[in-house]
Amino acid sequence: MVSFSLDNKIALITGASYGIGFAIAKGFAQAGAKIVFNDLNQDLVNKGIESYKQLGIDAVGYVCDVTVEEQVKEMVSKIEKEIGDINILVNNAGIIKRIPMTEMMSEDFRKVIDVDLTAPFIVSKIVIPSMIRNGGGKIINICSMMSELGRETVSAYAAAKGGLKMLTRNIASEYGEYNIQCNGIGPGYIATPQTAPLRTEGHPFNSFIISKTPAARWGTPDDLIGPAVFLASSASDFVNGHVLYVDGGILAYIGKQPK
Ligand code: NAP
Ligand code: GCO
Repeated sequence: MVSFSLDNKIALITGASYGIGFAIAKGFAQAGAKIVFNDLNQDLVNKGIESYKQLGIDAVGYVCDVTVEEQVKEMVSKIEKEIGDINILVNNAGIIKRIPMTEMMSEDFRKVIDVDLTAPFIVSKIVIPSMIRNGGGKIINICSMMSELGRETVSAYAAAKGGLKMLTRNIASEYGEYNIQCNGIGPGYIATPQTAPLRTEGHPFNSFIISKTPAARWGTPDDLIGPAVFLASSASDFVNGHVLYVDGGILAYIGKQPK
């Protein structure tokens, strides 16, 4: 019997006070999982806890900068002591800096790589040992259209998300024998604070993305819930190293033909 249930599972979703991470955590809770999340400061964590509570979700939040290995070690150790071992990890926390490459400071490039690529490495390597001890687990890395495509001003982000696709495949390769499945979700253009600057009234990017999306709309964070629950559940136990694009068809489409 194929099961999408997450009953009795503990799920850590990084950077999940709001946005895509919050929506995925909401869906996991609806499927039965215990939700644990982190964010950069207590104010954000408190706001996240309140948002979850308003949905009847008893989420536990921790302050942790996922780029700092010592903070991640401390957070995971606390989770394992206070809640239990992590069965499902979603590496969601991410940033973007939209700067023409020749104008980008190397510090900015490194910061994006640090959050979007090095942090998923750090959190995964700290969580994997308990998954091995427990006979398996699920890791989901939030990739991007930029895991496959480039565009102006997002060189650091595309490099990071392209690397995250390969990190996903490598974790799948290295730990598949321990019944750990590591897959990616590649959202299309989703209406969250991260893309708010692109969706301001009259912004040319708005109509551009609509013309590049067969679904002819921006995605919503809730569009990602079903794919995430699938990849977190036993229904995907033989899916490994795959990036599931949830993009309304962008990657399949050359773009709306001029009339
Ligand atoms: P978002 O609205 O900017 O939220 C990102 C979250 O990550 C925020 O809570 C942020 O905290 C947190 N975060 C950033 N750096 C962190 C760090 N060092 N440690 C811990 N938490 C940190 O982004 P989103 O749109 O929900 O995107 C979530 C993920 O999906 C990202 O990986 C993004 O690259 C990816 N994605 C987004 C889209 C899209 O169209 N929105 C499409 C494809 C992929 P702060 O509030 O403090 O910044
Ligand atoms: C951008 C956008 C995209 C989205 C997403 C697309 O500036 O191009 O922010 O990068 O965030 O990654 O999948």
